[in-house]
Amino acid sequence: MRLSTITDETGLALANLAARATEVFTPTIRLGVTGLARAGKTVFITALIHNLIHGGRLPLFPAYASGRIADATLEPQPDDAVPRFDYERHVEALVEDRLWPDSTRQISELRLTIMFESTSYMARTLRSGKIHLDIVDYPGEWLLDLALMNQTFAEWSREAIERARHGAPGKHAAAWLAKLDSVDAQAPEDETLAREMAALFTEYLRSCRADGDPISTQPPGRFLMPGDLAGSPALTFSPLAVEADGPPGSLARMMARRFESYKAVVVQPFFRDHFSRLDRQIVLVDTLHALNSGMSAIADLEAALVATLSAFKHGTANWLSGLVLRRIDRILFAATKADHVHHEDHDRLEAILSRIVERAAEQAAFAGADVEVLALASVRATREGTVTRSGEKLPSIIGTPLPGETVDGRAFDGKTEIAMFPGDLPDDPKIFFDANGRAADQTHLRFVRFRPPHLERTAEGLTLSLPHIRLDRALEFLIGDRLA
Ligand SMILES: Nc1nc2c(ncn2[C@@H]2O[C@H](COP(=O)(O)OP(=O)(O)OP(=O)(O)O)[C@@H](O)[C@H]2O)c(=O)[nH]1
Ligand SMILES: [Mg+2]
Repeated sequence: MRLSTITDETGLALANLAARATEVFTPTIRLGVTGLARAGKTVFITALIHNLIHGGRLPLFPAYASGRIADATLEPQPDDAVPRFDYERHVEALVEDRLWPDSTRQISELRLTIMFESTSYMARTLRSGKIHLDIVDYPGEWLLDLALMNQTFAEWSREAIERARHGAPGKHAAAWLAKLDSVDAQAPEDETLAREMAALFTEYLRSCRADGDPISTQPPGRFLMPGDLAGSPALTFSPLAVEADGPPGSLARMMARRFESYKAVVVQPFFRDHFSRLDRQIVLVDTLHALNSGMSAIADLEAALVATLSAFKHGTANWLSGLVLRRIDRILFAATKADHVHHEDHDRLEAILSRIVERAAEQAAFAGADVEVLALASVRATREGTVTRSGEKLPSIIGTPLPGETVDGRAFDGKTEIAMFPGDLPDDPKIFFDANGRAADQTHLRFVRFRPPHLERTAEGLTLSLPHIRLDRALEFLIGDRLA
């Protein structure tokens, strides 16, 4: 992916200059929260803000734990054209109703302003002790579009058709593939046919998604989450079995043109506006889900990470990029939902994600930022205990399964708490990759989705903050140095 070459460098540079100028007064950290669908972005953003403004327990975030953060408040965001992140609604759902947020359907943004006291006398005298943290949330599906940027219509079509015919999700593709077989790509363009094909292709993508495997979801991301572009021509196309774009006026040419429009008017502006200006980045990876889904899910995850990492590689140096383009100097890879396994397994979870990230970074020829890997739970939905099985004491987790979840054939109603032994992760992460370096099929773990935790109330009726695992470590890595 050549993000720095596809963006309009001059426009971008000016935008950055303007952004920098307003920051002379208050420095800003633009934090990218990246992750595939259901990776845990919305929950992470909500929990991070909640803990900072609601007095969370953050011992591993020294600026906060030592009392140097005087205040953290939500302020008007910088971009007027982007909806505000609905923090209040997400917190209410999590804390009052014990419900997780719905899948995100639209981009949104939030600005948190932190007032702090610097540790050094000089800094206290020279700087305001105030910093903005800007965060953007978006549907995870959109991230997959990165992969389209360096594909032609014919290449993308070939891949999509191959996958539909032979890949695991193929069973949903019959209606669309049948239509594909019946059309002549070289015939004159036809709007009704284009809409019909786009609808069948979208239906196929939707049914793969409904199958519950977001990792193997494929682009174009807006077909599933159109945002405000539903029904526009840039979203009305479908792969076609073609070698090239076809003669002028043909169906193939029309579809190829729309594919290019999709890249130009949808994908490129999104990444330019929201990704090219990032200072820090956290990449959330539902590693446990991938491990449980087996080899192809790990391979898909790796491919998605390669595409993501190549996008954030700093572009070829030129005088402009050297001068004003931002450079992400810290990237944190986080294995999310770590509360699904006992803490004794967290090191192993980190080791497995490190291995996946390392391979992805190598393939993307990515270097140049500080990288850390962490297992975390933005909202901790479980406690720990032990269960005894055949006289053996096993480390277990305790939580309330979501309504409809089943364990050993028993269905739950969302009110009953259970203790379970989720299984152990292997000591050696290599076991997930066979001798050819391919991820091997390994599914040992038992997973249940739990309800968000029940929070005690104080005598005054206030709830405690949302519990988490290592959210404070993540904060320290991502912004700690800027509060020194
Ligand atoms: N137990 C537990 N579950 C979590 C945690 N974070 C996320 N989840 C689960 O993962 C699901 C997805 O989390 P979201 O934050 O909505 O994921 P997202 O990345 O915003 O997903 P999209 O909006 O679809 O892109 C939630 O509905 C929860 O079931 C966590 O820290 N602990
Ligand atoms: Mg979301």
